[in-house]
Order: sequence, then C-alpha cells, then structure tokens
Amino acid sequence: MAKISRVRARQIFDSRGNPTIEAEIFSGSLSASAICPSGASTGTYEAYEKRDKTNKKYLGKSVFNAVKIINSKINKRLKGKNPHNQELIDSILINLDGTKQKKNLGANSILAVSLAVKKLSSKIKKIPLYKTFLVKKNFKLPYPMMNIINGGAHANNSLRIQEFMIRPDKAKSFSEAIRICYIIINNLRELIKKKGLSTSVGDEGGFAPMINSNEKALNLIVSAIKKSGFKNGKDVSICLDVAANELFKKKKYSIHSKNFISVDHSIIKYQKMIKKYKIKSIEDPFAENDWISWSKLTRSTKNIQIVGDDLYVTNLERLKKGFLNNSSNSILIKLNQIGTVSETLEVIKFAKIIGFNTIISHRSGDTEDTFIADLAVGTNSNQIKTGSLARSERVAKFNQLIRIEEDLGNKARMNKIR
Ligand code: 2PG
Ligand code: MG
Repeated sequence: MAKISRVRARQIFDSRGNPTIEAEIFSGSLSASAICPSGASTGTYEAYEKRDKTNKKYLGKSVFNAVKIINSKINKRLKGKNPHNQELIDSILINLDGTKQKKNLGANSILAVSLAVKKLSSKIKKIPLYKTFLVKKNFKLPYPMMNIINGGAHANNSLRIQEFMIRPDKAKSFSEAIRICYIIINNLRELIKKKGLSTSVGDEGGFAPMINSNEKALNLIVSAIKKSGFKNGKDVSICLDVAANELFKKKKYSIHSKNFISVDHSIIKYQKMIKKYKIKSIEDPFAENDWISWSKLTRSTKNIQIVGDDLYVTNLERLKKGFLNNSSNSILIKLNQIGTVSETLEVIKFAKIIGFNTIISHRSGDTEDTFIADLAVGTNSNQIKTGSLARSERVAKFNQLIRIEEDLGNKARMNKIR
C-alpha cells in the first residue's frame, strides 16, 4: 500500500502578486504539488482564508502561519496515510480543523493539501488526473465561458458588471471553441483600439477599457461577434457575472447604472438586457442573502442559465436551500469556497441529481495550477469559467483541456449546453 511519507508547504505568489500556499506531498520516490487560488469578490459564507493579518511585511497578506500548520500539524496527521483514500484524508483535515468555515487551519492550507493528495494518487496510479473523479468513461469537454471584458472588482474602470463572457455554443470540439473565442477577442481588440480606448487587461485577462456602462461593453461584444462572422445568441452566447453582492445597499441594487433601484425594477432591466443582447447566462444577479429576489428572476425568465456563485459558495446546505427556493438552475463550483476535494465532489453530485448545470471556476487570483481543467472533464461539468485567452494562469487551463482532448483522441466529445 502506498503511504504518505511527508507533507510540506511554502509561501509562493498568485497572479495578482499576493502570497499563497503551495503544498507538496511525498510517497516513496514520487511527489505532487498544488497551489491554492484566491478571490476578490468573495462571498461571506466562503470557507476562511488564513492570512497573517498582523504581519506588516506583506501588508497583512502573508500565509506563513498557514504554511507552518501544514509543515507541523497536518504533516504529523497525514504521515503514513494512504494517498488513494481521498475521503479519509479530507475528513482528517476537516476534523483537525473542527470549525464550520475552516477557521483554525484555514481553508487555504487544507485545500492545497487536499489537491496535492489527489494529484499524487493519480500520479502513483499512472492515471491522468481527469480520469480519477466521478466519470469513468465517455468523457466530455466543457464549453469555455470566456471572460473578455472585465469590470467590477476585477478592473479599475467603472463598469458595474464584473464579467462579460462569451460561450461558443456551436463549437464541435474544444480546440474549435478556443479558436472561435480567439477570433472574437482579436476583433474586439481592434474595435476597442478604434475607439481610442486602452486594450490592457484586467485580473482575469479580459479587456478592461475605461468605459462606464454595461451597454457600451455589450455593444462592443455584439460587434466583435458579428465582425468575426458568428451569430450572437446562436453560434456564440453572451454570459454575465454581475457579482451583485458588490452592488447592493438597503434592499436596492446599482447593477444597471450608478443609481440604486428596487428589485422589481432591476428585474425589468435584466429582462430588457436579455432580450436585446440575447444573453444566455447570468451569474449572481442578486446578493448572497436575497433568496427571494433570485427566485423572482428565475421564475420570470425562460431558458436562461441563472448561476449561483456567492449564493452557494460550493456549500451543500446552501445549494439545498437554493433548490427548495427555486433560486437558480445552475451552480458555480470553486474548490476554495469549501476547502476540500471530497466536499466539492459531494456538491457536484447533488447538483447533478437536482438537474443543475455545474460550472467549474477559477478565482480572480489564480496560479499556474491546472487542477480545475481536469476536474471539469472528470465531473462531466458542461462549462468552465477560467478567464480569457490572456495571462498564463488563465491560458494554462485552456491548454490543459487541449491536452485532455488530444489524450481522448477520437473519443473526445463536447458536453451539452442545456
Ligand atoms: C467570480 C470569481 C471568478 P473572484 O466572482 O466568479 O471569476 O471572482 O475569484 O474574485 O470571486
Ligand atoms: Mg462570480
């Protein structure tokens, strides 16, 4: 039986240049490592990210204490354990922490270890990582939701909506999906340039031009899709992440302009926007505790993907509540919102039972780690959200999916958009 001989960690840096944790697990002559990502527009109910708040050397953001926990406590508890028993290892970590939001050890230290164990197990078994999750055959590639214009907390322009994405719905293969996005992004760059605006990019690789209205961003995208020879709403769909937690005050929302308006009024504006721009998917249209407004929107729209991110925070209890309230029809999956691989898989399994789409997602502070690309294929998730075709930490995930597609050869299929 394989045994873990050592667990060690170090502080490294994420794509925003902030400290994060890399964990490394050893068994015999083999080892595997994994890195924890970090969000900017985080939900209140996410698992806790442990940082050295009083260490001024890194502006309170270093993770030395969390690293120390891995090198001491976690190393001690996992030594001698079977790396193939992911559930046992994750439950040891959960129990060692003992809190609901993983406040003792920090979800960042727990997740880095949990991911590294999963990778080590696949390495020892000599099985590609994507084959070690829920799906055992008929693997399918996810559709990318590519974030081509960044706003909100991910850019310093004044766009209300955080993410403007495109999804190439008619692509027959993953490589073709990327090619379609590539063409549109290049045309979008030209259109932005022509307007005399900057083509620099935001945290997730999408352009972050200094524009101030959602409509202006949407018009640019519609033009880019058209210029590329595709039909908006047919070949390619526009998808949004509003991240409405950031736009909520006293029961009112400032999603559509700087003015705060009522929920009913916001819904009317959403409906107009959906119709005019043929929008197919909206993530976090309302705030994380505003369950009723979510249900109102979900009930009042047809064939629109309504995605819970901050609403569910990859947490089974919250997903159950959303299901009972008819709050949405899809869930965004982020490993570090909950903190272990096993708990993430539990949430995905339940989402599938209730017929929700599962969309695997990066964080705005991400790294060269490509775990989520394998997770998307291995869980039959029909979409992946991992930024744009810019910034290596984003492109790395797309490249890994291209490798997986190649590995599957003539068995590779695209998933279905429902
Ligand atoms: C989101 C994510 C990823 P962050 O809101 O969906 O795009 O952003 O990691 O900042 O929470
Ligand atoms: Mg989101």
